[in-house]
Amino acid sequence: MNDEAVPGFIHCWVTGCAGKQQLCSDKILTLTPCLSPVLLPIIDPAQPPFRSAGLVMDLISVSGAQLYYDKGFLTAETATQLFEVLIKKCAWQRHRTSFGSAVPRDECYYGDEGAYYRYSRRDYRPLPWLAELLTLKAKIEQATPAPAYSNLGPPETGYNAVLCNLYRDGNDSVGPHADAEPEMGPVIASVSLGVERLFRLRQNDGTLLFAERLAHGSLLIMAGNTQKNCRHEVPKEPAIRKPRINLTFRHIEHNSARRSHSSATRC
Ligand SMILES: O=C(O)CCC(=O)C(=O)O
Repeated sequence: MNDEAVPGFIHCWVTGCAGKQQLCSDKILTLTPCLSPVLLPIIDPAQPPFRSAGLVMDLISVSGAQLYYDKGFLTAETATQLFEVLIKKCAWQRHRTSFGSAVPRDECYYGDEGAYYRYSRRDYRPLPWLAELLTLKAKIEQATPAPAYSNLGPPETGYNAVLCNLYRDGNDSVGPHADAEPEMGPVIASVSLGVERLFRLRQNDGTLLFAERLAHGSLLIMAGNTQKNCRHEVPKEPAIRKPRINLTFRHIEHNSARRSHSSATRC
């Protein structure tokens, strides 16, 4: 075990497998037998790290989209700790588009073994989960409102992959696109860490539906027909000098009866 102390975190041992952690009120209990050391936030009972636990997220009423936003999903302290761990620990890579230019952000992709997909002529093959991402996934599943899940089909299915984006500064961005690959479930849960960046959602005809500077530690859930009817983007903001991490949890399913069509190329 690595004994290096990280302020604000405790060392725990967990199994390397998904789904082997248990949540007990605000505490994260980690099951043995243990294979690898991970860092989990120290839980302060006076200040639960996930404010949403047990609360229902509000639906933001916009036509053609189903959105839920919790600005304070993680406390600022927890969000900062997570940001600092993930910026070091994630396998960030700057990929190239099929046209040879650099994608304007760093990416990495974690998930269950079968959760691969193809997007914009690039294959996304998941790396094995980081424990911190699994812990966060469990809390997001707990916070995801039941109506958001309803069109994933019974039984309620959680997320099985996360695409991590690192915007090193305001010159990094993601262009207007929909996350609507045939293998992708319609519920996308997006956690923001670091500097606030503008997030815009427009109907396919260009009508602006939602624009928000996504807060440090916030959770935005897009569900229903959002990906079918709309495109979202994080535009460049050259004046911003600080980094932001975005984690979009998804559900990838092959051979699903559910089929949708990708409407845009993301770059
Ligand atoms: O950074 C964000 O908030 C959005 C990321 C995104 O659109 C994506 O990963 O598909």
